[in-house]
Amino acid sequence: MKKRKLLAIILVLALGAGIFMSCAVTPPDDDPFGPDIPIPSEKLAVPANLAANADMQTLSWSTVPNARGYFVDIDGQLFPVNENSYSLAALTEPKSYYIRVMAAAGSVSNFFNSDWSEPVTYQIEGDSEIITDYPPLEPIEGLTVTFRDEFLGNRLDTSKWEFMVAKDTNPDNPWGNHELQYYQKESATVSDGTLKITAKKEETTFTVDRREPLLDEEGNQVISEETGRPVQVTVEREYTMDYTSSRIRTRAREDEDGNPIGFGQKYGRFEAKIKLPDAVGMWPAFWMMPEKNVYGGWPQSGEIDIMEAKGRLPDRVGHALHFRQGQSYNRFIARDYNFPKDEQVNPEGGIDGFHIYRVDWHEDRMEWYVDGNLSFAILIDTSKRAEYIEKMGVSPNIVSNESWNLSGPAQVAGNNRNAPFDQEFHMLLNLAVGGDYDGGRTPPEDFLEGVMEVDYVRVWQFDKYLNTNDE
Ligand SMILES: [Ca+2]
Repeated sequence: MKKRKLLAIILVLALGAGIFMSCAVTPPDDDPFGPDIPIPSEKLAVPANLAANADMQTLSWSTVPNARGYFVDIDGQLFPVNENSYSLAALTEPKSYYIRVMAAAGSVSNFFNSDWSEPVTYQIEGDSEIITDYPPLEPIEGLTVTFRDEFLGNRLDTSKWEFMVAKDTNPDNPWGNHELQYYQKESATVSDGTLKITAKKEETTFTVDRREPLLDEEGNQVISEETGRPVQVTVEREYTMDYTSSRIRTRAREDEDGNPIGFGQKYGRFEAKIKLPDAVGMWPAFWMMPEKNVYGGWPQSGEIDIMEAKGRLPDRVGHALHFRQGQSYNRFIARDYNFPKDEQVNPEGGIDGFHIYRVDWHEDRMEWYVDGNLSFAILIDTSKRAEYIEKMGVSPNIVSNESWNLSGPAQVAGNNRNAPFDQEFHMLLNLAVGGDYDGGRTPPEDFLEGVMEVDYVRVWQFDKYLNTNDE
């Protein structure tokens, strides 16, 4: 696998240079081209007319004159062949495959290649399925179900969830917390009724186009005569991350045909049943972000952390709200929940057992629950605290006496003290590695992987707020 990836990079370099090459690539055991093939005097034509036969068993393309063989690239893996066809029988995993072909002459270690063909994409349907015919939930008075994913079937439902990959952001610090993982699609899988997000020790190198100041020969920034500002150019930079993992969100958006997909909601009950890895350096989270930054960029438009955890401390999870309050740019109110030690009360133990994490978000208060136990609440109006405690029948020490009175973004929100938690939010699930939440602690030397397993994500709306979402 590694060798093939390396070969891919070198092929692309050769292509850029436009010359044949001799290099230290280790040829595959089975060299399909033979050692004594003359290098043609003209550049090889690009393979064209790539097509699979009806039962998707064979890919073929038109023969390229003077080619002694071809390289087939399937999702970044290279396969050498000496005919103008390739068996697709090995593609059994139900997913979308990206395939392209280049012609080559010479030998594998001294070859001459064409440009890549136009790629083709094949979707192997196989027994890929998303099952949404869920058994009904026990009705809850005053609440209506608005979103469910029970993670049945065998792949993630991308009409509900959107993958977020590291390339979309600044790779120097992709997620803003000095995290160490490369987020990719492959690390989120669905099987046996659960979603699994797997953080793995696996080095990944990728390139990102970045805008950077143009430097002159002496290393000074070039200033534009027109604008008086530094000239910016696009530079391709290479990055390496030590771990892979996934991050997904429900953000409302449109599919390729312009149909609305995803999910955001203002107020309601948001709940997931989750089992977490207890290795040092794991930072899993079930959380929410605003659909639109109505009150400004993070954290001014808010963040709701339903649950986050430190793998090092498996006896507890954290809850938090982030927002801006006056001079406190990132104001956050956070509390930990400690799992009961009594096995009778809490047979699942710490974070490595399944627990139900939930937030009930009302116009005037936010309540966090673990396994149905109210663990933390924030009220907008502190004068109602005593009344609230009496009504909820809970010990005062688990109810915050802090006001959720968000004067911060007043310049945008006016005197709206519900801001920024009066807008639609979407849900996120991710498993980060390292990062600031546990002081930059990293997994131990022998760490291989950690899994965040999600049985379901369910959302209800309180009937009193039905039809209050902004369209
Ligand atoms: Ca399930």
